[in-house]
Amino acid sequence: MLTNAIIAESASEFTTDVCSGLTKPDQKELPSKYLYDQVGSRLFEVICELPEYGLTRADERLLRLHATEIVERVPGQVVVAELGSGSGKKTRWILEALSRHRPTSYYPIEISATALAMCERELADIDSISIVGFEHEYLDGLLKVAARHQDGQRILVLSLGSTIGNFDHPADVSFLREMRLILQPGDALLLGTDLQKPILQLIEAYDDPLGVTAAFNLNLLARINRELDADFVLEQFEHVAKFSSVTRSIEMHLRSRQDQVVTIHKTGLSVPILENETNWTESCHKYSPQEVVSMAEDAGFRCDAQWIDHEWPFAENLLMAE
Ligand code: AVJ
Repeated sequence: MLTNAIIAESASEFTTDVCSGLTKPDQKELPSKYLYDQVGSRLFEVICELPEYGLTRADERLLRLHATEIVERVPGQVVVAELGSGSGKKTRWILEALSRHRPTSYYPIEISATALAMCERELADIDSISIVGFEHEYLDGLLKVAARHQDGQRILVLSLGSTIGNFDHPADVSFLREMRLILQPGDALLLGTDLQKPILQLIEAYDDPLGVTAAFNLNLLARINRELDADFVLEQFEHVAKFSSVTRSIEMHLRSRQDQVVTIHKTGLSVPILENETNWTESCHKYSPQEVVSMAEDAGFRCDAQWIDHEWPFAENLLMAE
């Protein structure tokens, strides 16, 4: 087992994104990727254990049940690139199925150093895999993997946990298309997608009674305080989860409890925020199985197989680059 990390610095991008998001004229927004600092990544791990949040368990069930068939559908020498590895727990099923028959390289791609370290620790014991972590944005990391893989090896990209749902439509299709441009025919993408389900069930999953998701969301303001020397008072914001039937997405917001002015001391920016005004921090689109198939086709993939969990509607989609 070989562990390594390739790191990219992005502190200034965080500053720029926060400042431009907070000064948006209509809806203020903060990109969801910044939810995952050390604290946020650990809170997300707790969310995955909550009884109300069935997504991760459904994803894991499908991988556990179908890993053998999934890897049989991607024959030959395979290198695995995972976009957003998180803790790496679910990935174990795929890596074990692959490495049973062939030595396998595994490249987790993560902007969170904490998540990268967790995943490397979690998977270190699997024989005959080598792990090289990339602390990069997804597509930058995938470009790096594509550049170092050898002729005759296929790339199997893993995008589990319905990360794709964080992109609004049609940004999800563009993301798949950009990924397709980096891949070669014969490469594959295993894409996890959360499916439509009753709205009340979704609200509970994103606004759990313990308040873990609320803490996860509020931590973004705490992170801005820590890293950019801002003065958000967390008690003056409230976590809100709501479903938009227009976009069929669950959205997380942070609603201001009063009129206030927040200063980001690192940049000198002061932002007025009105009572009840919200900061939009994340959305997660809920797909229909057919929607995933057509989205894949629009992006230059063919859906080779789809596995659905019925306890918590969720689909694992194996897409082939054509
Ligand atoms: C990791 C983006 C799939 O949207 O369900 C969980 C993140 N946010 N609870 C999701 C999340 C609030 C999660 N994804």
